[in-house]
Amino acid sequence: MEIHSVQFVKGVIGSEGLPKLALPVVAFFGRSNVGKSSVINSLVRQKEMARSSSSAGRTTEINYYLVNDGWYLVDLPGYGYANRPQAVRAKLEKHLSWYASTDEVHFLWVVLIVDAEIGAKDSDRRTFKLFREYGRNVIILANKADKGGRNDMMKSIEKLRKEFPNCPVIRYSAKTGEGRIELLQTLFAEEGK
Ligand SMILES: Nc1nc2c(ncn2[C@@H]2O[C@H](COP(=O)(O)OP(=O)(O)OP(=O)(O)O)[C@@H](O)[C@H]2O)c(=O)[nH]1
Ligand SMILES: [Mg+2]
Repeated sequence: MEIHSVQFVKGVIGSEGLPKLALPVVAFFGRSNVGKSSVINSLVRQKEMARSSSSAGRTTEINYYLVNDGWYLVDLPGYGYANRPQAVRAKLEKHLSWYASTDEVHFLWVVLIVDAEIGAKDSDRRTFKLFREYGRNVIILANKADKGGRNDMMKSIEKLRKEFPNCPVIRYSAKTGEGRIELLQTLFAEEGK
């Protein structure tokens, strides 16, 4: 599977605004600043398609990108960004929970991105539980694998494999492109389950 074409479709704010065309979705969840937008850019090999930023809280809408005219890549706002006012954070997290659980979206995969060095946090575990409740196919993507020492990184990935034994765990770097082929193969090997 290669990516031949990609175009921005729309940013969804409320629960009414999903794209009319119901195509399979690969959605990227994760804590704020973990690199969701960067992973999408690295996957489609376009530097600035999904807006990424060194300051957390960059993505504020549920952004839909149409790929190969056949499926959507969805870039989500991050959860757990401490500097947002509590009310804004609560609203955003409610919106994310709605999106993760709605039957209006046909999820091929949800990709839960964690920081390869830090591993999964409680907010990630809560999100994972929600995916499981709704029967989503989950990939754990350990991003920023270019950072940190080799041994620590290996231990950290091993820990993720133990913690999420039933999911593919992929070591990834949006910066170097490590893991890109493995992610594409995993996304399309089984067309979900
Ligand atoms: N070293 C390294 N830095 C990365 C990698 N991926 C992302 N970053 C950096 O991490 C920061 C956040 O990246 P974003 O892609 O904006 O993160 P996000 O998860 O979309 O953030 P929000 O939209 O705020 O939730 C940026 O400074 C990126 O350059 C990676 O694989 N390696
Ligand atoms: Mg983002």
